[in-house]
Amino acid sequence: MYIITVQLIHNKQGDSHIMERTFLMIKPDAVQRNLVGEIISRIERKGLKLVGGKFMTVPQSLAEEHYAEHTDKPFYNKLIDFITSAPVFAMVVEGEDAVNISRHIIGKTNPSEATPGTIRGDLGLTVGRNIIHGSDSVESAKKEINLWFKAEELSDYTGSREAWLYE
Ligand code: DAT
Ligand code: MG
Repeated sequence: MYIITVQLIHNKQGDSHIMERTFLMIKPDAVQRNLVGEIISRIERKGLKLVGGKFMTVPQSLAEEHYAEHTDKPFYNKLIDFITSAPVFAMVVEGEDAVNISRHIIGKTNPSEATPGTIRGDLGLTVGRNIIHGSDSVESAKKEINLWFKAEELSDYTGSREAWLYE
């Protein structure tokens, strides 16, 4: 079943904003380092709303499909070995501009270049152990959400704090 990832929302004044969903995955290194709570806490504090989540060991086929764009890269085999080596926590979060905002709070791919204050900048050291994945565009988010989650695993609900997050 196809999952909606972008939705136009109208408030009482008739203004509209675009709500997006994006796919995030806390990687095996962060799970092993007991950072799941810390990371989810940062995402929640930013105002992004959790609409789905699951703790799982990634099957080889899912890892290969998820990282299909990197098949030809020299680090591909190590990347697949790493992501399938121990459990991950996969999530879908929702919010205005969620794809962009989550990439910002995650920080640059290489933690050695990621700004302090970002998840990778604060918690990671090396590119092969960079803590978390986040979809890089609305298109990838759509693809990745559909790859990792079934429609019935995601919840549609209005957060009680939304009037304090959006005009
Ligand atoms: P991102 O995860 O920021 O979207 P990406 O899509 O370019 O980055 O790469 C996917 C993952 O592959 C990345 O999170 C870590 C790994 N990776 C990327 N570049 C690498 C490199 N030069 N050496 C080792 N691993 C790398
Ligand atoms: Mg990427």
